[in-house]
Amino acid sequence: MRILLISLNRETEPFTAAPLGLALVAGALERAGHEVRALDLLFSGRPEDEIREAVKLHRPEMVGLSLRNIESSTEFLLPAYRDVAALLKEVCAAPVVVGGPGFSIMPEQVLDYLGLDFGIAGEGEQAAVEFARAVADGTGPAAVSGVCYRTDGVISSTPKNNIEDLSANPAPAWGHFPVKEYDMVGVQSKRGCSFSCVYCTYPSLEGRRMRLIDPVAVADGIASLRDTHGIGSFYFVDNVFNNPKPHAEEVCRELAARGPGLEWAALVTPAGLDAGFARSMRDAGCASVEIGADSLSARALSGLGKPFSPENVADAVRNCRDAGLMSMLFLILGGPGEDEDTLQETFEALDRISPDKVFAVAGIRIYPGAPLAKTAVEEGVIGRDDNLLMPRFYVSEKLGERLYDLAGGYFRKHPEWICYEARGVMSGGAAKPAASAAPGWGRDAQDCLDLVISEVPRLIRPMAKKAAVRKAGLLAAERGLALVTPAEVRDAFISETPGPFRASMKNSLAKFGLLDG
Ligand code: B12
Ligand code: SF4
Repeated sequence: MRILLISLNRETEPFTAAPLGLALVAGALERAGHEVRALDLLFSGRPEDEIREAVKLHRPEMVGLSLRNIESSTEFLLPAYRDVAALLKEVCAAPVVVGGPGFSIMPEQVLDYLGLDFGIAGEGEQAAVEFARAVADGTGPAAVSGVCYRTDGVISSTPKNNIEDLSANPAPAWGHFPVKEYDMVGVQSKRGCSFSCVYCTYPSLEGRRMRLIDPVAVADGIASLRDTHGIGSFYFVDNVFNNPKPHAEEVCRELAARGPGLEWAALVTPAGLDAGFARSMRDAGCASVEIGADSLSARALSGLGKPFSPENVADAVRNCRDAGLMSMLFLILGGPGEDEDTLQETFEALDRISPDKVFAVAGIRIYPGAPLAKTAVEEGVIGRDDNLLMPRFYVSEKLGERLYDLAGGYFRKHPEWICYEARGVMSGGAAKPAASAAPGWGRDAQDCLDLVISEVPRLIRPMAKKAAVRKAGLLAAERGLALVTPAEVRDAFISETPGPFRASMKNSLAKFGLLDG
């Protein structure tokens, strides 16, 4: 059967992410004998025209849409996807099935919103093949696992079925995607999360039981991306890379044995991130450790359902630093029980442990099924019948709006760190904020930026570039300049490079003649 797969994601922040889930679905459909074409709208200048062209050329008998994000930090994204769904209905008679993590969080609500008739919640490798078979045989979708379908206006669904042996999964069919164009290619060493943090959707997306992938197969897959596609930067999309730790250690050992040219980042829990494990990650090519800390107050951690202490977080940051690894701390402020004292504890601890990077969110998006949704109903933040498709946010009743003042006050003193206010997102069609009259960029400043960024590890380049561009613009404005010059670029790189890495940044600047002495 001819199948057209479309990745809807157009988000470029904080990085552009390769559509790993859709590439796996493409691999499974090909293995089942289907003729697959794929279109990634991320790189599309004219999405509507490209969809029309792809339908005309490929004449699909089934279309699969991958929906990764419902919202970004600033925008509710579903209206744009609804337009794509409507366009497909107009130009193509084939059944359209939607899947992906954004869909799977709240399948029935999203299917209804998009006006589509079929969706697959959860893992797609087997379910997409079952769905294609049902389309080819003309049997109804009811026998497909994890399917959501609409009959006579009523949406029904069947139970999800997680894949037992992930090591036997077909490899992602990266040949269908411009894999070198993404900032980072996702790789996976397991699915599932056994923890129960109150706000989190991951255990419901991937299940609570961990399904581990053979470390040899994980390392071989990564090395083959390097050797066949020339890809050197990877992101472990595991919910928690270092749980269970023995498996992660084995993955690190296997990666270290595959030689140089592999650079990666991963989301980790601070629990058990000891000095030995930090060194294993470094030896395996890790360039950035993204620590899911959430808070540095024991009381706030307990309110979020976290199974570790502030001391564990401080140890993890120190161990990463001692091993020469860059660490980024993820924080979630304003959870159940958070008050001025717990916030203050977190801010004081941050000053003490001084992580290289901090990415904080003030306020928490409430997702259906997460324990936080129940708390939010009990505290009257949302109504019992709120279906939560439109983003709603939780803030501890002890803080309310104060949260944003306190977080804003602290993070203004740390412009090198990022804090987002999660309190609302724009809906499609809403006016974008007007661009401020920022200074422009001279050719020499642009060349200087390109030169210096080439010295930064590839994996963190997108983020480093954004930080340097923002800071150079601010400096030029402060200095009353109409154009950013190489001096602002130089100063921006110095100020935005985390402390332990500043000396090597200064060496690079000196090498390019941008720093005297
Ligand atoms: C790793 C990760 C990241 C990494 C990405 C690194 C990378 N290079 O990919 C980082 C930290 C950078 C990140 C950033 C963001 N992320 Co993120 N991320 C994840 C995470 C943990 C895993 C995603 C993943 O790759 N899974 C592995 C693949 C194999 O699974 P999959 O994509 O789900 O695909 C399977 C199925 O969904 C299905 N499927 C997929 N497509 C299709 C299509 C069809 C037709 C079918 C039938 C099936 C199907 O089959 C696949 C194989 O089984 C998920 C949570 C989770 N556990 O799913 C959140 C998640 C996807 N992220 C989310 C969000 C919001 C974001 C950000 C917008 C956050 C922000 N405000 O900045 C950004 C956007 C980044 C971008 N450019 O798009 C949300 C999306 C839903 C939502 N609320 O909108 C999730 C679900 C987390 C959540 N809040 O619940 N993310
Ligand atoms: S926040 Fe991390 S550790 Fe907690 S449940 Fe979610 S994925 Fe698991």
